[in-house]
Amino acid sequence: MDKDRLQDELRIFRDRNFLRQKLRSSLMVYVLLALSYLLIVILFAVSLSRVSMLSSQLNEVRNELKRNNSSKDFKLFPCGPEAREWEYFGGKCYYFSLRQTSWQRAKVLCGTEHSRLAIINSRAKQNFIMYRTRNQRFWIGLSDQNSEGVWKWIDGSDSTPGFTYWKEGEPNDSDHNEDCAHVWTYGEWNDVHCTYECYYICEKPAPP
Ligand code: MAN
Ligand code: CA
Repeated sequence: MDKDRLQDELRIFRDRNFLRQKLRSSLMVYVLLALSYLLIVILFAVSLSRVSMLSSQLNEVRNELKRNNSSKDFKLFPCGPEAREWEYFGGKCYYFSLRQTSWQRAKVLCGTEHSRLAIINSRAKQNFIMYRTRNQRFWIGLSDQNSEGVWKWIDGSDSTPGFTYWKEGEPNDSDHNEDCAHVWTYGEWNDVHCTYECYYICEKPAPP
């Protein structure tokens, strides 16, 4: 009888011990799992921050390169490296239109491009413009619309005391109806009626 009890108790003790050991080993597994999970999370966070740091450094280098290139481009093309239609001359940018229109409309069109019809106030500018216009007719910013015979540039300045390049016999106010000026053959100036349609030259200061 006593022996039986002893054996029973021994079995119970063994079972308990077994359970405790099993519990301890599975706890170890969980702890190890949790630790490796934590390690993975930390590694992931570290590599994420490294990647974002590297990409921001790369962006900085790229921007610096772009800045250098665009400043180089601006030295070569002061009127904007992407604006092929604007040409640089003597601190200004010039647009030689591809469409023909009236003087008034040309004035408006230059305005929409933050420019105005060209003012020719020097032989150098005249040379540049006549080379570029190749005997075609182009409106310039010169008219006597306000007072017949008083030719004024579009900035309000009087043309007579300054540089002029009228064709011989011009301005002749043909039919008493010629109040706007254009460059003509050999770049010489002629007055013509303002609704005449020809090309036009816009001018604006080169960006700083
Ligand atoms: C001729 C000349 C010019 C005038 C034009 C008008 O060429 O008389 O002065 O402006 O005709 O078409
Ligand atoms: Ca004329």
